[in-house]
Amino acid sequence: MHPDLPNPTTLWGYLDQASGKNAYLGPIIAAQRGRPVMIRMKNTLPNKHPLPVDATLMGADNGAAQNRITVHLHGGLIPWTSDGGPFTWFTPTATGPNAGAGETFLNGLAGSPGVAQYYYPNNQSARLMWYHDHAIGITRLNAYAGLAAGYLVTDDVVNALTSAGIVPGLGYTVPLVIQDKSFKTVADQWGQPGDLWYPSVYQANSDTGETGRWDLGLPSDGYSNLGLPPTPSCVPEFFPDTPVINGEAYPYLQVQPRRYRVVVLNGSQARFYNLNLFYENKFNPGEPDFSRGGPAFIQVGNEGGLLPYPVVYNAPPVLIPTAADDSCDPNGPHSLLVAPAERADMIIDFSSCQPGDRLILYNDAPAPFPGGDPRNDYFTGNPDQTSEGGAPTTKPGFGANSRTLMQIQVVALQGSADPYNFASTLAILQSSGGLPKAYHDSHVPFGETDLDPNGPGVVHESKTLNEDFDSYGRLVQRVGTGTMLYKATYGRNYDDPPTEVYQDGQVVVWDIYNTTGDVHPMHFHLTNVQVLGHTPFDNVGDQFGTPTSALTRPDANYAGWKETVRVNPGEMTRVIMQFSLPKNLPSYVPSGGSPRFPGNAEYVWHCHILEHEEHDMMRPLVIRPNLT
Ligand SMILES: [Cu+2]
Repeated sequence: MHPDLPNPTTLWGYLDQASGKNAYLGPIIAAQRGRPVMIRMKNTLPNKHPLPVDATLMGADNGAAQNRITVHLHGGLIPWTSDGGPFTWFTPTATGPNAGAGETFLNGLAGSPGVAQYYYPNNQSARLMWYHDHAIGITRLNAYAGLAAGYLVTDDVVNALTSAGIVPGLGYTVPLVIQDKSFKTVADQWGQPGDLWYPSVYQANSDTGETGRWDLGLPSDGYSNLGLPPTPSCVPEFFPDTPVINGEAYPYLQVQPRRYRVVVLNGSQARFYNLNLFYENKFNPGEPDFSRGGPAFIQVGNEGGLLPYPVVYNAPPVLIPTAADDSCDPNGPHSLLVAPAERADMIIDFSSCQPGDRLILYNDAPAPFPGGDPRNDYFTGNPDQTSEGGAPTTKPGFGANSRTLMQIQVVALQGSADPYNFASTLAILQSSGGLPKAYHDSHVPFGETDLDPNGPGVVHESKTLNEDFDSYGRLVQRVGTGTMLYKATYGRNYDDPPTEVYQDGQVVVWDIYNTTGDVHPMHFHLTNVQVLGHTPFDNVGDQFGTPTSALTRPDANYAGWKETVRVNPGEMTRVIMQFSLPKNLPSYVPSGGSPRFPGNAEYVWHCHILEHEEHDMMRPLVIRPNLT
């Protein structure tokens, strides 16, 4: 991951057996809309996990194997047995449900232990997706260890934009998968210096005073009291100190003075990024010149495919204003803000740059977002925080640095000049025959019309995001409804009876009330959603909250469709979606329902801060098939 690391970093990952190629974040699957993909995943992992496993989390307990995996295609509209849900995990010896595998592992291959088959219909428009692990109790560790890879869907609409030269082609397309990692400096039972480090101690405020990180409380209703946190313990969030883009720490990217299509995916555990591009400071290499913004970003798509209108960022850069305690307003101002699992498909024109110019991709989002803790904000010359349990000052030219993500080096133009620049690209995209038409063409002919919250039969429900204390007094994030199951909290556990149960084809509006202090990027399996708006609320108590104003429209890059939605603290965010089960499946895709919910298809919805998802910010999503 970096030549200066003392040793190669041990990773887990996906290997393409056809080519034998073994690359971090790969193999990228290049799919076409309407053409299904089937993969067979063979689990050959060793017994011992490269990271500390907390055996008190559901699914990782009772002597559960540490080499459990399942593959979730994030953003795919997938039959439930191929969705890679938390209980579909399998080990190298798996032969069927509850036989070296989870209770809903139905996609094995007869006669081939440890193999799962996944069927992806690819009935969605062009977009960057990714496939990553989702095994219950160790998702956050498996993904951090490297079980994540890209999945790019192309379609006729984007191909036409590319052929016309409006969108740069694959030769000038750069995916930027932004993650963060920390590396061991001393050997321990999990590895040697240079290997990945992941926290395994719950640093409670109450027993470590100034150096603690998280509250420790009495267990909330619904939890028994099991004493103090174990070691290894899960933690409420992890903000590693080193940005890793496309598998490289502090990488550089060479570009010509022309346009590039840059597709950003935030694949981090918990960190949000507020992305700006500055020219490099000539007197302070590696650092931005805040007086000189770089080329603008034209965002044309997100996780749900193309946007209906282009959205411009970095013209000029917008740094986030923070208060003295390092917190910010989640409603802005901000630049291109990407939470974990969010994507941004952009066109950036470098033609105004000169060969030899250098630029810095810069992040200044507080972590956690929006509350902020200066100990998670690493930058050159930052204060020494060792007395508060943080890091020493970062020296110029060295890490840790969570702000200077990447350097861009402009090299000489090769071949003919680009026919379009920033202004002409934006003008074409803004015209009615540009992005509005492309958005229409990629959805409406496929029956994906805008959903109407006032339409007949639409169900309206309240959901809640809650923070509680678990059996060990640790912070736990939970999803609930507007009705309490336990006293004094709306939070429900993932394994409580399902509350999101719908008929195939049902259109549903959810008012999601965030009663916590964090922004939670909520991710929906099976469906994409439309964000109708958001508003503050009050009266969280015995009776559920009341919006205090009319809905505010979401950010401009939330138009169209989404599958990961930031829900701000103290706000209700309203989304609308339709739950439609994939149809016309080949016979090798198991039919029938989930053993956990007989007769019905089982999915989940959850926060994509991986430490939240795992503990316990996830709920079942159960869809009843239509009997014909
Ligand atoms: Cu969360």
